[in-house]
Amino acid sequence: MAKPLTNCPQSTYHFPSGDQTRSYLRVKTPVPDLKQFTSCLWMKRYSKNIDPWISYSDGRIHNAIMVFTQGDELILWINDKSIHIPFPFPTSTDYHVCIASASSTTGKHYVFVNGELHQLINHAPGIVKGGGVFIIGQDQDDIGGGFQATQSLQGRVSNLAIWDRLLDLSEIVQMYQNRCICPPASILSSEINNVNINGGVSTQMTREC
Ligand SMILES: [Ca+2]
Repeated sequence: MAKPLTNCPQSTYHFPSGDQTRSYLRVKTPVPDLKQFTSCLWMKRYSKNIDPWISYSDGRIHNAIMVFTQGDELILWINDKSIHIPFPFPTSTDYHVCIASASSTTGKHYVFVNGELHQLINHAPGIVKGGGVFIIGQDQDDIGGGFQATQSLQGRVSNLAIWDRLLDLSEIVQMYQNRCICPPASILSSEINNVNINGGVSTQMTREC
C-alpha cells in the first residue's frame, strides 16, 4: 500500500440553491482513460431531491460517470448503464462516500459509506474514456452543458478526489477517520486550484492540515 499523504488539500463547496443551471464546478484537470477508479467525497444533502454530485461526459457518452442521489437511493451510471444503491441516510449530515469501480476488469463495484462497505455490485460496462468534461453539481446532457434546473445540486461537497485504482479498505477508513490523510497520486481533485467555480457556489473555510 502506498504511503498516505498527511497534508491532503482541503476543499469545501456550498451549493445553496437547487432548481437552477448556473451553479457548478468544472474540473480543469484532464481525465485519462480509466480501467478502474475510486472516487471519494464528503457529501451533505440539504434535501432528498435529485442531487447530481459527479457528471463526467467523455464527449460521446454524457453519463460516462454519473453519481446522483434521489430520495433514499444513490444512482451510479457508468457508460450509460445505471445501478441503484440504497442510500437511506438522513439529510443535513456529512457522509463519506467512496465508489471503487472495476468496470472493465472484474466488473465489481464497491460502495463505501463512512468507512464501511455498504454495497457490492457486479456491473461491467467497460473502460471509461478520458478526454472529457468533469462537472460537480449539475448533470451533463451534452458535453459541458445541457443542464436541467430540476437536476442541480443543493448540498455541500468536500474533498472530492479520484484515483485510477481500487483503494484498499484501510485507505478508505483512514480518510473517513482523518480528513488530512489520503492516498497519494489522485488523478483529479476538487482542490481550489483545480476547478472553475460557476454561479452561486461558494467555498467554505476548512481546516488546515
Ligand atoms: Ca439531465
